[in-house]
Amino acid sequence: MKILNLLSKITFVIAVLFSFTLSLSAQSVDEGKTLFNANCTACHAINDKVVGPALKDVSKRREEAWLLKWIKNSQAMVKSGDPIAVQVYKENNEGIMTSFEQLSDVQIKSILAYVKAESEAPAAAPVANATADAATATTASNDGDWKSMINWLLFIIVALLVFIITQVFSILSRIGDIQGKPVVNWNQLNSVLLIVFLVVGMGAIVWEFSAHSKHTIFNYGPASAHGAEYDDMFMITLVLTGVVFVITQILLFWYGFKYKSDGKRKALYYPDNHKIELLWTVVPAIVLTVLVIRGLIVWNDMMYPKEQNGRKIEIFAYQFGWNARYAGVDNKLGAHNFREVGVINQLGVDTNDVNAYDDVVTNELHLEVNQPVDLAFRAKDVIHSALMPHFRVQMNVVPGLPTKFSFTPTVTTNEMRTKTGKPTFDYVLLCNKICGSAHYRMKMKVVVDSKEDYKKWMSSQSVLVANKTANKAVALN
Ligand code: HEC
Ligand SMILES: [Cu+2]
Repeated sequence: MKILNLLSKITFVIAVLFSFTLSLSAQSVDEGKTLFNANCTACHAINDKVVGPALKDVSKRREEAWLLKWIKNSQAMVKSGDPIAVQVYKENNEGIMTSFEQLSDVQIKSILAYVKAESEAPAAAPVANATADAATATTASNDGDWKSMINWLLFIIVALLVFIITQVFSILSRIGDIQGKPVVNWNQLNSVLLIVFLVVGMGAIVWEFSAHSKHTIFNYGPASAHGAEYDDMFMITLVLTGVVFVITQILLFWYGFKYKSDGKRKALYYPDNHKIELLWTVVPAIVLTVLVIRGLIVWNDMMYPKEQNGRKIEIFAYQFGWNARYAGVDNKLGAHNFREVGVINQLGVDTNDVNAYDDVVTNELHLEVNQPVDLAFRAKDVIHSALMPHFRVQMNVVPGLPTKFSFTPTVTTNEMRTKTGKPTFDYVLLCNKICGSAHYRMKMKVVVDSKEDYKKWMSSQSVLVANKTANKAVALN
């Protein structure tokens, strides 16, 4: 009896301990996720190499003490000659990881707990699927190998051909020298090559348009109120310059062919003609003025909207990612203060500003359909550029220089999925300035919601300065 009693007590204690550790780790995984997203995703992913290596199973290959030291200051470890640190540093082309001295041991442990949880997560995926994926992955990479081999072969063949042709011509010209009479009529040859170039080049343009224009985003129309106007201007400019391009190129190459030197004809001296000069100055000037004025009207609509009721959102750019900050119910963005930049408050939102209390920071941009938005842009480090191609908008994001524009999204993500026939379609906000090594992956998902969905999503987000939000009501009254 005694033993049974003891056993049950032990089980109870173990159960309590177990549930305690469970809830502890669950909590820290959540915190770890927040910290990881705020500090590490610029350079790391769990399963992929980004700037730094994939962090999957990092706790298995390194000691915890080593990881704590590394994350706080990896360069110090490399400099002190720690063999593993030096190896990791070398293996990653001596990329420099930011120091995180401001992270506490507990915070780093939470991050590692999150990384561990994520490392184990995909194992739950159906095995059959995984093997099938693996199989397609290997065939795909085999295909890739073949393609790159064929490309190299083509390259070598072309290089050899160029070499042989130049050799043949140099021999021919030597023979000409010896005979005292050129074997090749260079003028004749070059003038024919001009026409060949013209025909091949124009053919390539036609092919390019017919083969690839079906892949451009112009095929399913703009997703913003001003988008149709923008597309109109784009098409008019493209057609006008296209016509001029075709005419001038044909004239250029045809004249080169027709008036090749035959040794007999003398060039006509034709200094100027006022009528022609006037024509080709005034006509383009008028055309350009019309185009620019029309563009200015659209530009002014976006920079200085007539109605000031747009929803205020701040777009924050850093190497290498984006955040969106929503102004909350008061539709006023709180101020920011660089002194408050921290591991959680990456944007340095001024937590003492009443207007900041209800601000919400996310790394996904949600917009409500048919609701005007005023976007304000801020950069942390270098110049970025926010491009949202489906909405036909783009704006530079410059440190210390606020920029902005307003627009109205008109097509929800779901509608666009039907329109494009792609069930996984998502709008994006991309960086359009080469801003550093991971520039290519600096993008943020953009979701256009219906009114209801937007409300639902917004209410699921937590405000930045949670403990002060209650005071806000008082402050506002
Ligand atoms: C600016 C880019 C950058 C940021 C931000 C960054 N890292 Fe790194 N990290 C690297 C690079 C690059 C390496 C490879 C080692 C080197 O070159 O120094 C690395 C290596 C590591 C390693 C060692 C991996 C291994 O295989 O041993 C760990 C662990 C790690 N980082 C964790 C983190 C965590 C956690 C954060 C967020 C708190 C973070 N890193 C943020 C760039 C970064
Ligand atoms: Cu960028």
